[in-house]
Amino acid sequence: MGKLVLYGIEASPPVRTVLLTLNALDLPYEFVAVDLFAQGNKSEEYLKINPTGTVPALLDDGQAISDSHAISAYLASKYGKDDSLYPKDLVKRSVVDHRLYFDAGVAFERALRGTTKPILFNNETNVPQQKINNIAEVYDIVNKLLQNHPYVAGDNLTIADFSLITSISSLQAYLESDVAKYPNLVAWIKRLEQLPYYEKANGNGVKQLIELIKSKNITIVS
Ligand code: GSF
Repeated sequence: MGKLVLYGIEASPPVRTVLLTLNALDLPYEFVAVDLFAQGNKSEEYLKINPTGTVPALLDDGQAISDSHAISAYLASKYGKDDSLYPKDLVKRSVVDHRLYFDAGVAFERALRGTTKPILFNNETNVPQQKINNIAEVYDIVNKLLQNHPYVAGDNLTIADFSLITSISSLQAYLESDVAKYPNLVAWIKRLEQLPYYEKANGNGVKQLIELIKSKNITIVS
């Protein structure tokens, strides 16, 4: 068992993905705060850990791993008592990878970060309607992925659930998931909220992020 050090802040959705994975695997870890608002993620020291200058990053006995999707896959593969969180079977793994990439490229980067970064880092207060449409599209797609299964990659909880729940729970700041339109999605969110470590790993940070976004008094403009 290597010494695990996680760099980031609780408000950050991808950091919370790793917190969910660490808790699911019952792994001890040290949490080192990186102040994004003070550009702590652009310091020479941090860029040595993660040259892309984003949080989260993880040190495992000094070995740096970056990107929440890669970190979760690493932790589940190395420390999982079985492969349920990240299956070894190549077909099952490809389904989990599909959902991870959907989160990385669409749910997090395009819908969440694309809307949030201008507000929190460039003091934008107007949110174009198109960005809300992007969010509704993510809800619709994940709702479809959950049509016949309780989890996003099938019948078992995987790290893909940990990636998508941190993005989707944070997106509620802009658009509430309407249970009439997205019944499977709303049921899935409630299912994950039952995880014993959900509040500690994601719930608290979501509240922080949503309060921060609400404090900016944004206006949706068509
Ligand atoms: C995204 C990390 C990221 O953008 C991952 O780890 O999954 N694909 C990567 N993190 C943001 C913070 S966040 O919560 O939006 C970040 O580090 N932003 C700092 C910056 O300078 O943009």
